[in-house]
Amino acid sequence: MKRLPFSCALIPLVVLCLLASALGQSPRRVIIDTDPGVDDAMAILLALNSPELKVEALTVVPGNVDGKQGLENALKLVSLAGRCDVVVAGGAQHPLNQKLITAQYWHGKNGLAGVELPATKCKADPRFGPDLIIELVHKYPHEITLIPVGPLTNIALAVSKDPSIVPLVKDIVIMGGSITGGNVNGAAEANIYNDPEAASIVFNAGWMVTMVGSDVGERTIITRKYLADLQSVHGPESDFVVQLADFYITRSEKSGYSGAAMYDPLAVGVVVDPAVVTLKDMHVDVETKGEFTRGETVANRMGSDENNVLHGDHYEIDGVVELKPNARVCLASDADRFLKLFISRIKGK
Ligand SMILES: [Ca+2]
Repeated sequence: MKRLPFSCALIPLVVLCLLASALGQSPRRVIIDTDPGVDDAMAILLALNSPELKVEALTVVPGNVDGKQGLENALKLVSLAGRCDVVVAGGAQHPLNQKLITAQYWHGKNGLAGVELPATKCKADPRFGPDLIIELVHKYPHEITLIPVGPLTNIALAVSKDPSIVPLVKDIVIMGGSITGGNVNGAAEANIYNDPEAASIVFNAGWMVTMVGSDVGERTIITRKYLADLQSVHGPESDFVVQLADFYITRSEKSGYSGAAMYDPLAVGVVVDPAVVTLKDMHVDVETKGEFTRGETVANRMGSDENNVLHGDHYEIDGVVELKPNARVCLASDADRFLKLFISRIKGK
């Protein structure tokens, strides 16, 4: 019998590459930094099934679950997708300057809606996530798009250790922050709240951060209508996403919503199809102190601050100080366009 020229495990990758070349462009190299997580799992499966992307690595950060559980979940996800070729590495085990806050309350006891996936066939890479990010950015200068969809601890560690990666990164698209109130409390979104110091480092690193905030994710919801479409054709990945989405939608319905926010998948969606969102350049600061606002992304929509100058016993406004934008802030999404993309990529897989 003739030997196949490559292992069967590589066939899905080859098919994806062929699809991408048929589209007339080589796929974008991405690293997904993740705390999986129900919506992380959906984001990862979207990325792995999108020919526009070549997932170079998953790096795991603690957030929704601790680092150990997150690594196990990430390995089970790539195994489910038959993609042991994707490097999966652990990273930081705690935020830079505060205790870890995990979110089994929202994501189920194992972070994956309590669904027990088969044991992974894939192995963790021994490299430390932030070091792997540094290595891959230097290996593929100006080609890597970072997609952090958890707290920004690993990215902050990478840019702090080697700031030279900043101009070599093609793009950084984060799920995090909000310009219209938080989802943890009145001010803060969870990924920023869970490591505000790391977020501050990332926003001030010198690159333009594309910010896909919770406020836009909450207007991009998967409802039972889309779930029914996903259920119409079966496969191991789509059946799993149906279980996740059902758990997630049920959870959201109890809170009075008609569906579940596609936070992390939307960030991947923006890289696959930038037309799913509307962006505006702004200067964004991360509040690391405030009594009520620690972890808030404070976005300046005017591009300037008043310049207040002391005159005797009072200040007078003396024009404005222009601010350089550091973020492309997502203002709105075409939710139906994104959800159709998501469903079409997962359906029947
Ligand atoms: Ca996440």
